[in-house]
Amino acid sequence: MVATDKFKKTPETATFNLSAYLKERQQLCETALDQAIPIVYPEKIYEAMRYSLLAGGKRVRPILCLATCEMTGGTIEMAMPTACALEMIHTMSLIHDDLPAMDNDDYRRGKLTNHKVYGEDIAILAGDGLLAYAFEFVATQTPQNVPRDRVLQVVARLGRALGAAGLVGGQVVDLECEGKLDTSLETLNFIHNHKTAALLEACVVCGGILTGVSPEDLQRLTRYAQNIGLAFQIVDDILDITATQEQLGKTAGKDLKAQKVTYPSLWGIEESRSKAQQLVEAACAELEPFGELAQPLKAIAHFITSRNH
Ligand code: GRG
Repeated sequence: MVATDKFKKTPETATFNLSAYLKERQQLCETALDQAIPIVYPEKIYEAMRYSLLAGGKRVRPILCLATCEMTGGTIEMAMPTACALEMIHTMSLIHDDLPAMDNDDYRRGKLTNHKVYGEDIAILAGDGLLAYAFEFVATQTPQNVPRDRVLQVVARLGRALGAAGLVGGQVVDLECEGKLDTSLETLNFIHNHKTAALLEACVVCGGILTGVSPEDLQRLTRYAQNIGLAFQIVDDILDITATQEQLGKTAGKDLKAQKVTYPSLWGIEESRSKAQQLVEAACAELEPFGELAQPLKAIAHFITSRNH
């Protein structure tokens, strides 16, 4: 059954309070993440993992997963272990991205980066620990009312989003392109479709896998996520130019310094904003068949282009 049959389309009359929604969901995620990793021996590694995992952050990825699961008929409980795993994976990618061998950054989420506090050796291991635990967490904590073959699909999907076909591949090309001001739009799209959009896509798609959506709906969700993924990165590039270190919680102006080609460097800021807006509208159009239930995901898509941090 596809979304058109399953969800009755109703006019979007009620105004949706996104900031209240995000605040509530962020709080749920904070509590679940805090409980997910207790400190045991050897304490140092658990402290390092928790330091970055609980350092704040918008929690866009887990919230997308929860919202998709709910939109397609599931519950928060069904998706919370996957949502936490997605945030663990995202956090580990930030820890490794900030290392001297990669982007070499001193600040993240308004705090000193993991390696600045714990040293490079422990930061690498904290990232590795989070990555491994993410998979264990999905496999062992997803409630039994979710069929095991769906859990297996989620695990496979996460693995694909992270490896050389996803984040890792995008990061490799990004590193190769540093200092190359003749990087093409095609290469730039490759970098961000893999480095940023692949994980956002996994968040949405995994939310749908957990409820067993139809292949057609999965396609819709994928297109929604790919569009918001690229819009997210365009806005990230704009903010690197226009926002302050305080707003970003990390060093501003890094792309220019690293001589990286970005969307604003190719299109200018205004054109980049308008492209991001078009992508968000295309993303929302994919959700029409889900009717009013799609309000949170649509509002999150708009938040992506209007955010200032
Ligand atoms: C995944 C195995 C594995 C290794 C990591 C380092 C690396 C490979 C990839 C880099 C991925 C990366 C850092 C992409 C940037 C994504 C991005 C736009 C991050 C900012 O996300 P926000 O704004 O941050 O959601 P908060 O702090 O709010 O969560």
